[in-house]
Amino acid sequence: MSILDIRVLGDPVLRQVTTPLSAVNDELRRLVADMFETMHHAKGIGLAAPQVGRTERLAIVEVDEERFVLINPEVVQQEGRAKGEEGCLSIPDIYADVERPKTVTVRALDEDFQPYEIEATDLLARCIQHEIDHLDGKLFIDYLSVLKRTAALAKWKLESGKYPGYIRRVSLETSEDLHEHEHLEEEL
Ligand code: K1U
Ligand code: ZN
Repeated sequence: MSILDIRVLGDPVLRQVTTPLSAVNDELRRLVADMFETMHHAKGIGLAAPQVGRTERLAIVEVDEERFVLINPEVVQQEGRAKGEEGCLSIPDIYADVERPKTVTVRALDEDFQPYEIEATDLLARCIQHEIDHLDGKLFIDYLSVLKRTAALAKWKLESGKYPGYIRRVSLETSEDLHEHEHLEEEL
């Protein structure tokens, strides 16, 4: 397994609409395994293919030790509204409250290309919706008010110099780096 580089805000791949998959093969299984390893290393709870420079309609989610592989996912039902904090591995150190449906039902294919349906609520629902947005070229900052988005982008401008070529090399990040990020967050 490998830890993949994560593309950050500014990389055009994050704005591309992904292409549905028509079959599963060994290369795809390896990609899924690499995405889980990358997500764990980056301390995330989800990851979508465009975040690792791919254009397949594929994402993974792991919340409370429950993990899902979402191939060609579609939201089939949504209920309620809830506000909650979001972050994005492709926009490190930027966090904001986003309002979304509280509960969603999603239809997807698993790693063996078997169809399944999941009804999710709270953080799991939020994370699944965030990942499906990635597959449609959308980012959580798109939901912010002009004022909050401008503030987030101004902060990102200060951070983005750390990621030349819009690449975040997670494999080189140490816990020391992560603490440094936390301090930066407090200072701003
Ligand atoms: O897709 C991604 O960029 C991963 C992202 C998923 C996500 C987190 C929170 C709400 C919605 C979607 C992350 O894993 S960001 C890091 C994280 O673990 C986290 C951040 C804020 C709240 C909870 C978790
Ligand atoms: Zn994200």
